[in-house]
Amino acid sequence: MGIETYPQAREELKRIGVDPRAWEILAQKALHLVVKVEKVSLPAANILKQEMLGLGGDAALARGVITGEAKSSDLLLLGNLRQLDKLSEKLSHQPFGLDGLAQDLKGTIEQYKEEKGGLLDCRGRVLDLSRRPHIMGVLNVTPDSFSDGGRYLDPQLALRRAEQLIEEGADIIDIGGESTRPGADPVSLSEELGRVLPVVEGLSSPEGVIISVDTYKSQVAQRAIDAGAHLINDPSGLRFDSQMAQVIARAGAGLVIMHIKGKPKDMQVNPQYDDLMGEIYSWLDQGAQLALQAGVARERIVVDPGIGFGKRPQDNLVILRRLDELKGLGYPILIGPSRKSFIGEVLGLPVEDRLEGTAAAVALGVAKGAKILRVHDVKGLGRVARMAYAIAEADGAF
Ligand code: HH2
Repeated sequence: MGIETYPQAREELKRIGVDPRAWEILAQKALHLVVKVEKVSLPAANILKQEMLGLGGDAALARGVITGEAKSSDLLLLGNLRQLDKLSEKLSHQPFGLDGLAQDLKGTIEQYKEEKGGLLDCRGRVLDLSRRPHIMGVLNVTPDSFSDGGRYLDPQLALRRAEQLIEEGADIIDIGGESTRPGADPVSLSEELGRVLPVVEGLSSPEGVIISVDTYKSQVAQRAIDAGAHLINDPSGLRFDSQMAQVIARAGAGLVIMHIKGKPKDMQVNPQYDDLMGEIYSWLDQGAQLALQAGVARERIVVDPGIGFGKRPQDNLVILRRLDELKGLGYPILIGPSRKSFIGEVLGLPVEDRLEGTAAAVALGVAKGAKILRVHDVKGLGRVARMAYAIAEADGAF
């Protein structure tokens, strides 16, 4: 059998009849991780290699580190959860930036244990992502979004739609005032505010439902937070507006850091990757560093590979197949495959006919570790996500 999660490991130890006092330690030993660390300096790489060998694990690094020819190297830490936990303790007092790496490793380990890392705190509204997948319902207040454009421009219609999404089981309502579909033109600040604010102001979300605003503009984020938004879904991953991270940090709001290559206007013009998952991983990691440096707390951050944002159709398929690699970042993963064109490419179907294709992406995304699913069809895809999760987590203990 394959044990992939910490709760699974504990469950299996329990089933075998292991002494409960040993569950914690043995569960940590049962889980093996590969953690990628980029551009490590020569002295730091040498320390990491030695420490990992000393702990009974290993570290893979460039040959030039051994010969002294390389100035830095990307590095894979290879070990079980316990060895990596011990490593992070040892590194916390080390120079060469290793204290920072110790912090990151701690976050990754917590995420794997699904303790603290399972909680998402958005201005005091907390989702426990370790119990079940959560659904972010899409509400675009735009004339031109690729699938629901023009339907909810009237604030009254948008509010009614939000209520419907909540009734259907959405945990988060994601309100967007600017389409980021390929080729879309940016909209002005006043236009976006005029679309988004009436909906945020008018929406009295019940306790437990999170209001999210999909924007890369810090001024929209600030006004939306003032009007009651709890989460900012930034499709630029903090890269288009340098004030965004501070606005979010000050408010204690949640933050989705999404990967995008290029800008919506040109992102689908011949996107190319040498190392698709490596590029997305380090881009999200750097985005998270920007957030942490600005004072955004770790438990407020979510990462998203940005399906369809500067990706070829096959890139989107690979992202879904290899999604679990992003778990190493140590943050909950969100995916937004809903009705997107890669589904149209595979099935040869128009946007209004992509529900089943989206369901497949949701199910496999959940199996690979997605904790939040951004979808238009909340009721049906919420069921798909819950069912996929039940299968992925099944331990035979009913
Ligand atoms: N996709 C879209 C918009 N925002 N946010 C996150 N975090 N992840 C996504 O995959 C994502 C997103 C695009 O979808 P949609 O909102 O339906 O279309 P449009 O951008 O045309 O409004």
